[in-house]
Amino acid sequence: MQSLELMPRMIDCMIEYQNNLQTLRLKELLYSAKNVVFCSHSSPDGDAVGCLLAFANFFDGIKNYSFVLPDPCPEFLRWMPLCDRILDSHNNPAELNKAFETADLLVALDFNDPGRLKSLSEIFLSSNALKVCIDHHPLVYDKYDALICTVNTSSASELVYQFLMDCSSDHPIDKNTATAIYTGIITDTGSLSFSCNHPSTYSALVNLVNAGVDGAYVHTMVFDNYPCERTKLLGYVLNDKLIVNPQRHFAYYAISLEELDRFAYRDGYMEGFINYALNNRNVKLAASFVEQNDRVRISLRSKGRTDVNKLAMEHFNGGGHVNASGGSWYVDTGSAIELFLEVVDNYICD
Ligand SMILES: [Mn+2]
Repeated sequence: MQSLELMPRMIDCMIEYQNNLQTLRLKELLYSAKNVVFCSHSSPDGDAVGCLLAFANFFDGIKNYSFVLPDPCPEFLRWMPLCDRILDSHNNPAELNKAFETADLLVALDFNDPGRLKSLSEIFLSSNALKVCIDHHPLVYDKYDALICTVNTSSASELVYQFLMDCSSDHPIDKNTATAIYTGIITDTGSLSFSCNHPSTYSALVNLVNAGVDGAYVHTMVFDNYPCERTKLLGYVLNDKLIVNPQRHFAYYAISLEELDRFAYRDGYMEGFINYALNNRNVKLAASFVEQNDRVRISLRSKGRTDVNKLAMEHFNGGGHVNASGGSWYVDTGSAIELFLEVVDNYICD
């Protein structure tokens, strides 16, 4: 009789085998398409922009593709090579619509749920173009003509790396492409502090550094380049707003629009703040509640088996990964926190 211990490995193999077929299909679709639109999710992070710019740089001068985001690229990523090629719905609505209208292939990167395209989800779903996806979030939508989706890969950028390696026989990954992928991997793993338990991530990084990536430069541009208002806002949140409850293993903070205004808040400023809440001893789950014009944005992080994807899905209209997820709340911050305090104990695990 077959040993049960062999089962997970076999499943891994099956997934890899399926991915090989999907990779071939994706390659075929990409190379035969005329007008391709690569898109990534709203509130873009380093992985979203990294995936887009990996393709932009890899095919630069070879194919004339379009790269789109629902929101502008955050300031801390604007140094990335070919960042000015990205169209967003705030700054380039006409060009962006034209790109969708003429597209015969749409490529979803770092998301599979079209809802994450926010203002662009309708134009994406109603398009007759073929649709493919490269992502590392739990699958909630699978109507793609080719799909490479895993949940245990560090980042979508790592999946893009594997895909481009498969495409690289006649055209190697250059320094700028490598820099985009490297930025996606280090931002989505908090500089290799989570979601990076697999050797494949490190093999990828070795090859990217060999392709010319300057790791110290990327680190400086991403993590040592903040406007001082952002640093002061961090100080304020940690000193005046953070509530830590080690007995119940959680920490959280909430911040209002008025407080954000005081620190000249810009999109992306609070990226990474939540890790300081999770850093505390005996804290297994951290939450941040950030007031916005039409809703409260909730970010959730956890350690180990404490599942914040489930918490976000069951209570906060969202989802993501086991240890990093987010959602939205359409009433006031007070009631969001009230609900959080009511249910949080059910999600804390050893
Ligand atoms: Mn990602």
